[in-house]
Amino acid sequence: MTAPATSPAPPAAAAERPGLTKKQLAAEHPTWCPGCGDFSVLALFFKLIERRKLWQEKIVTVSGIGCASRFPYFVQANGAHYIHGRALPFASGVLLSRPDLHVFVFGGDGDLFSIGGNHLTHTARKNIRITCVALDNWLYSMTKKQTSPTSPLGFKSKTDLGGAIDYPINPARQAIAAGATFVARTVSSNPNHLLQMLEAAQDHNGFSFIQCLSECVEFAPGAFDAANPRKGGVFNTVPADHDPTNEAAAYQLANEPFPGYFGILYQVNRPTKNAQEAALNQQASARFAGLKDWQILQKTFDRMK
Ligand SMILES: Cc1ncc(C[n+]2csc(CCOP(=O)(O)OP(=O)(O)O)c2C)c(N)n1
Ligand code: SF4
Repeated sequence: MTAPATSPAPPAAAAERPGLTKKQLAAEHPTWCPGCGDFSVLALFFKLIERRKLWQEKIVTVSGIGCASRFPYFVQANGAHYIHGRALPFASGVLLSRPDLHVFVFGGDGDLFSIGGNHLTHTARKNIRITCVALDNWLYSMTKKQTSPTSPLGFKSKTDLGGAIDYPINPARQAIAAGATFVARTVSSNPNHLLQMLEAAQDHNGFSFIQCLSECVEFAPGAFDAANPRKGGVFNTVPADHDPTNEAAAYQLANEPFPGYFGILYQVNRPTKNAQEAALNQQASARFAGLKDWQILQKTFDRMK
């Protein structure tokens, strides 16, 4: 066969594949209440994906149950709306079996710190490469205003008519104590800052946790005004001389009373579980190279005798 006079055009290199647009990423029309802070987080997540040129088949969003946890419905990509509080173990399984994916978990303060509190602790200490964004509105909103673990003392709700009496959890402080290797705080009313935090979290090789204050306009309107300069509040960023590798300093900053400090409070490098597991798997594969499955099993049984 003779060669064609002109060679066909080479296949488009992966780098030439255009990035996704917001239009391509947006799934159903979000069913949050108009003005809900969660809209802003979704919009900035789309921006992150556009900027980073991530493609649908490489993105996974996972959530539990709650208003915030509707997130995966609104993203045209792989996603799972999983059991209340169990988004992180599900997401861990996804990432550990497919380390090439970008796995994001979005959940409410109730989902991540009440019913899912233990899972957050263990995913953080295992340092699995997942980005977890807590959309913290200080209450359970989907079930129409109950006290949540982050409700401040005195917060009036249907479960604390006279005001919350239980000492609240500070999500950023809790994530540092649990062993998260990246902990940041932001607010949905500051889009530039929120995008910066999403980008930094996605760049982090390990478990990245963002506490994002996100206003529930239905049940706690104005809750975060004190952190919004447009509403007369102050938005204090982490001081320039803060060393994010200093755990005690990070803890202290995280501990400042609301509105506190916004930015990267803590960031260190520690081996990820995904990297360590991959190394173990490689070692095991090398030990059994060339053997059939039944021979590997036989060897294992022989060792147990
Ligand atoms: C096992 C289980 N327990 C309780 C519920 C009821 N429930 C649904 S959402 C929710 C809390 C949601 O609060 P949060 O995670 O803060 O999210 P928000 O709705 O405020 O965004 C609860 C208790 C449930 N769906 N499943
Ligand atoms: S109830 Fe609150 S958190 Fe839920 S969608 Fe409405 S404003 Fe958002």
